[in-house]
Amino acid sequence: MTVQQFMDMVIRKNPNEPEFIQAVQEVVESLDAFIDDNPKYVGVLERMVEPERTIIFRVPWINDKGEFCINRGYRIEMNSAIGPYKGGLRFHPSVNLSILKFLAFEQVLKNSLTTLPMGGAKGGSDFDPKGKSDLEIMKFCQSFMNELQRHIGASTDVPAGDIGVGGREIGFLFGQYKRIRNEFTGVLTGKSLEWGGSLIRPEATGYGCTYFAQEMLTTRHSDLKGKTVVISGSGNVAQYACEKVTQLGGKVVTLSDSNGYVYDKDGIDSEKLAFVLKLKNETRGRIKEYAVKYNCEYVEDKTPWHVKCDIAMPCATQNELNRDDAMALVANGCFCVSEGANMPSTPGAVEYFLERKILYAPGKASNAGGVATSGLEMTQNSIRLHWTREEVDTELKKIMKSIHENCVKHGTKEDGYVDYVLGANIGGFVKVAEAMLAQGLV
Ligand code: NDP
Ligand code: 2IT
Repeated sequence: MTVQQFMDMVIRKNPNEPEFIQAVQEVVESLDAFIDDNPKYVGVLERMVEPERTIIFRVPWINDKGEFCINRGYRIEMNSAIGPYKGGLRFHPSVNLSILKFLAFEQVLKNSLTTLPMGGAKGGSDFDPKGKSDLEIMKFCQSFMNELQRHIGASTDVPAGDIGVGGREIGFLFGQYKRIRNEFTGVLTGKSLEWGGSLIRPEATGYGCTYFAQEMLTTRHSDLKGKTVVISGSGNVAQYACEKVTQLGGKVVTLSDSNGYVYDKDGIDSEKLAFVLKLKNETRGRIKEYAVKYNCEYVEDKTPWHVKCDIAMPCATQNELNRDDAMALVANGCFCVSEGANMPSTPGAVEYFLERKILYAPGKASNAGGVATSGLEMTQNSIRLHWTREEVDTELKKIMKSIHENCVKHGTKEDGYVDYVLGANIGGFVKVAEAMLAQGLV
């Protein structure tokens, strides 16, 4: 089957799912020549693009005004060939089947890259947490778990956070699971330390994304010291990418949210970042308030990609960086892009980065530190022990290094350029494909 025939089949079977089709297309193009050279893998990809199980359910809850509200809940259990289903939950009004299937599909390859035994899944709801009281969030989470609990388990499917789902939500979800099932297990990751969480899990995606950037820079005898870094988003991933970049000597000059971005040419140091953490995780305000507080520029309704930088780290959402943005970045001297978000660059942007041969890491490689540390949380839960910050951080660094090596192994071109897209897709695919072949037609 040619790439075109394969994609025609995927489009026919999954109409109105543009994000899922986009994610599949990139992988199919990467794997085409590899599968030609390794015919035993023919047919595996057809199975991989069909979720093992798709669960869609009603989530009824009552808001603070006493009104009945109905949302839609989802869990896409994509692939369990190498371990229990694993992947985050997203609460955002844009959530639909297409977005969750793309995320679940990416998760399968990403989890394989981590070296840990985790299958791939994703879930969530079109529930919008913005402007909701803590009580409303709790009621929604409890109702969501009333249904989800029958599909998950510490050895079956282990959800975690994603956009709109952080420590607060994981707490409410865990509490309800425990209440219904009467078991204290590692059924969710991203838990608080006092009740089974792992040190470094909150930091892990942003830290890992920065470690990956560092690995890429090393291949060009460079590092983060003195580099200007543009980051989008101001949530979990952006916050800790900002912290680690700063610790390693870089200067972060932007953060954003869905309303606009702040440009702080003096750099977002640890004191200013502490303000962002409080603003975003406690008072739940807008990034614009940073510009007011620190008297810097705020640009409404725009993404930060036209700001001059050496390194860009998109850490907000999918398709937030298009070809024009990519051209502006490269024209301004950016030579390294490490994705904290999932699929933040459009296909046109990716194509441009590869054409210009800059250091470009797709999210499934560079943001894998989050789920990898979730895997470490699962291990600690299983052995009922806690590891120190240093132990977890050392393990995270090791994992990011090995993902980088895997990408270099499978993605190095004849001229020496490392195509990390190719490397991550082949590297992630091989282990899952081997497991699927060994387990028969399941
Ligand atoms: P958060 O909810 O903590 O933060 C999300 C940030 O992105 C906010 O600043 C939010 O702004 C912004 N954002 C969300 N949607 C949009 C949009 N449609 N347009 C513009 N800005 C938007 O989520 P995370 O930081 O956890 O996740 C960010 C990205 O990282 C996602 O792509 C996620 O899939 C990915 N990721 C997360 C991991 C994790 O461990 N948390 C692991 C690996 C990847 P606003 O507040 O205005 O909505
Ligand atoms: O996209 C991702 O890898 C995540 N949201 C983290 C998933 C997890 O299970 O920790």
